[in-house]
Amino acid sequence: MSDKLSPIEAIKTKSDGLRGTLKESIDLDNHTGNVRPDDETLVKFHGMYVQDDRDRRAERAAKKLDKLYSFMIRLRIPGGVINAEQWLATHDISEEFGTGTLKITTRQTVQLHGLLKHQLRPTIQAFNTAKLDSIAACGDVNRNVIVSSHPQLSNLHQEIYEYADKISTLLLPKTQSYYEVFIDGEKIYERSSEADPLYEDRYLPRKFKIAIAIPPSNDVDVFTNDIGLIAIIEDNKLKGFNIAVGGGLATTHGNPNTYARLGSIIGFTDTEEKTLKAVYEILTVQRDFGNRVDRKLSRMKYTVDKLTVEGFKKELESRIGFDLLPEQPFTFTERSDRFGWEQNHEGKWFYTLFVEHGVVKPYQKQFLYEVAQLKISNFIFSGNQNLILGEIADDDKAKIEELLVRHEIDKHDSALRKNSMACVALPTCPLALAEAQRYLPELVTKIEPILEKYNLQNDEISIRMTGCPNGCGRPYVAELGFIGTGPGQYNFMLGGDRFGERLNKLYKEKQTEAEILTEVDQLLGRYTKEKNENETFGDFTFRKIISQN
Ligand code: SRM
Ligand code: SF4
Repeated sequence: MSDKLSPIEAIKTKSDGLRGTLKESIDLDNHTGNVRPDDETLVKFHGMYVQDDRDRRAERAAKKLDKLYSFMIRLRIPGGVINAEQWLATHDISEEFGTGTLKITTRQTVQLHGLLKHQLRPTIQAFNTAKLDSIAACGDVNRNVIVSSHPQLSNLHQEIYEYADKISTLLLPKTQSYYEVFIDGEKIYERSSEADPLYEDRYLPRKFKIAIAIPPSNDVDVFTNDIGLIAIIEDNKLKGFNIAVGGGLATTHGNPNTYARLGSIIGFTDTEEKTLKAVYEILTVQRDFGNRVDRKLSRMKYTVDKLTVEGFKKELESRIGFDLLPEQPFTFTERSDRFGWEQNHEGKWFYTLFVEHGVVKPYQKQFLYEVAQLKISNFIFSGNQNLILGEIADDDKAKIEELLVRHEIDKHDSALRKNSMACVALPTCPLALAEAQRYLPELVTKIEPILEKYNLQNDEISIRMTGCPNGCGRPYVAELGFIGTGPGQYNFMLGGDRFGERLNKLYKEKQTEAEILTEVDQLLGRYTKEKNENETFGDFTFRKIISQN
């Protein structure tokens, strides 16, 4: 293979701090709704993606029209917490500039779709007024840092949640181009203040993701991240973090060199200073050793395997100047969100709303708007694409209960549905091979009678679907995983465990809906008859099927 750098590398180094020709693309190119080709790469670093409505491609092509370009904007919300004013602003912005959709992502933030090029600046400016930004929400940099939700359930959760914010800030690119291009317009920032010892001018070889899990919950799928921090708590005190490196999920159909990988724990840090130093230097190892030739092989999981886990750890320790301590014991026993009402140690209330695949439906949007107008709660996005209304005083709970009833929010959903996740896929994702968030609700409706037949309607089996093998809905760590291979066809993955600690494996290739339903019926039937006491579906299929092959 040639060792010529990927063309993206030159776009980054020549970009003048991620500015490229973005101003010209936005201000001068009125003939197209797109930005210039190199700017398509750069705009991602500012949290925006160029997209088009794939449902309308054929119709527009027939009329010899250009694609109907628009932008998706993804916010950076470390730990996924915003206040009521910020929710109101996000709501209003989505109504004024986007298609009105609000999509909660698998990484505790929210996306707006369908923004036109001339709306980018007013949108970013409106978010900025609400103290929200989209800096580094995409691109070859550290992305939104996620942390187990229900963070306020104990004082420790609050302390751990603050790490997400500190890590996110520590790893932000130093360039001020986001402000220059999208907010301040004419103001030109002094380049000398932008020296970036972490990212230099080449940034990372590829996207980078960090999650913090608070056992017993692994609601963030900590091992699927480039860095996974697992909080170790003893006697109600935070002792430090186990550090896992090299998680990542994407594969490419037909490319055997690509694979999903769970992070490997390399040790433990017992102070904030050491944890932040280790996290920072892990990025520098990836910056210096990551593959900049083939972007299919450039995530840190491949760097860890290239150096070996021990080799990676050695390199890291030489950079941080201390040895990592031995891994500390921990146990995960849950991954689902805790739907409905919960109260914390201070008597504050939390209400977890089920938002199927993060798509906030119009009636939910109206409910949430009215909740936000009361200014009695904050809004917490979960890594499972749901929303928690948090920090509600005892006296205020009834006001939200009244809105829940009025908007008919508290509907009954099966345990399978509540544990389902799907990526966006069609019509906006350019990489989708099959449907996901528009189709999984329908598939679940067809699986529900099968569950009832076997009396499994309360079993919290996880089901996840994506429109391609990139894994945005983390299907590789589901008990029932479906990965799109083409229109109406999915690779059926089995054998993942319930808490995200074991990858599933390919069970059947390119399955149609009819084939999926027949398989699911047979598998659930066998599970009912042959499972061991308390054995989960994922463990059962691993023991009986996947480990036998
Ligand atoms: Fe993702 C690309 C949506 C979480 C792995 N992802 C995309 C793009 C931007 C398509 C593109 O490149 O043009 C999708 C935009 C769709 C749309 O129309 O909005 C997209 N990814 C999403 C979201 C919105 C899915 C969702 O329904 O929630 C998630 C946004 C998270 C966030 O807020 O930052 C999302 N993406 C993930 C995850 C899960 C996670 O991080 O926990 C993964 C797998 C974990 C991992 O990174 O290994 C994931 N997305 C990818 C990849 C494959 C990366 C790789 O290692 O090769 C791509 C394609 C790429 O980067 O080239 C991708
Ligand atoms: Fe798009 Fe594929 Fe990600 Fe789904 S998994 S959002 S289809 S890139």
